[in-house]
Amino acid sequence: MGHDHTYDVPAMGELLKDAPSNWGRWGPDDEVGALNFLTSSEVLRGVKHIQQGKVITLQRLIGDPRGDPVWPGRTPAVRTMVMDESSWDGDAKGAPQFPGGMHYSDDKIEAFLQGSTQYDALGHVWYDGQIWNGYDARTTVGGMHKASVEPLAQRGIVGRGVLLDMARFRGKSSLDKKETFTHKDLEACARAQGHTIDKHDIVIIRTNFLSQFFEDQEQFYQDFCEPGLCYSRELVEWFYEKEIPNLVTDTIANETTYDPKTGVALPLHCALMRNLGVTLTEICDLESLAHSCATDGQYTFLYVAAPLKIHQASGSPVNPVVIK
Ligand code: UVW
Repeated sequence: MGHDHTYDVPAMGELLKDAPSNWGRWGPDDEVGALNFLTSSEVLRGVKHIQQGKVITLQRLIGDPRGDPVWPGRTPAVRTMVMDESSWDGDAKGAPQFPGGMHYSDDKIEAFLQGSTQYDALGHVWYDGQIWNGYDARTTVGGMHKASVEPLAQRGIVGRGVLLDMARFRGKSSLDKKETFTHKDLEACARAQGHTIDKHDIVIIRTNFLSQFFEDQEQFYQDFCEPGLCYSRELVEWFYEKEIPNLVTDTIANETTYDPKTGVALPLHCALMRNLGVTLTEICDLESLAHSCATDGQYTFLYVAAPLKIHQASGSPVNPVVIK
């Protein structure tokens, strides 16, 4: 994937020079970053928002018959049937015969770990030869020897979640390509919804942009630029000061793809994930949650997510759960 620029694009290191950093804050061996903010009292704060016993899951279907939206250059998961009733058709198939006559189904999946609803490991994105916490980018070679998804999965993610329904706030069924918003818009959205965004909240943003993938895939990937948060020093400082542990969105890459001011691709991945240790969660399906929140007016809840423990992986599929 490329992008035509008619102006000079600054290097990431130049754009983010002197930007806030959490490197070293949790020691030289840390691999979970801002998830350190999710202490047991944050779990209990989240639990206080369980008022109805309503459970909503946020994973998008893998292997959707209509297609799976993925980052350009990635391909959707392919699931292949290995064993099914046809394995026992005829005599010559060599399928295992079990005493009693049991048959079974088996299947396998070949998938990008970032190709569906997913947690990014903190080492997933970097610049200038260093990943989260200052580890050498060469630690990614052949496997994520540092800041892989493993420690995130080991820890689990539990806290108070807040849904910011930006599409609804802007009176649209979905946000448009390249449409941007800032932390101030998130706060205005929260105010309109009747709550605040508090320190250590898990911030969940709905754009419903991926509905456009299901309307017209060719158009969706043409001049690809997702809507989303856009870079400013103030926005990064807001995340830093609010100590946000986890940013969750229903877009493929959590932020507008190209910063409209400079043309830099995914600067917030670098400013938030690499520098602040904010965990990113992408490609969620927030439609049931948004419908529920609009109906009952409750936009704050317990959020629980358990990415898979995959050795040295840069990410993991996940099915986050909201409990209201
Ligand atoms: C990239 O890695 C480019 O994006 P994502 O965070 O969506 O996986």
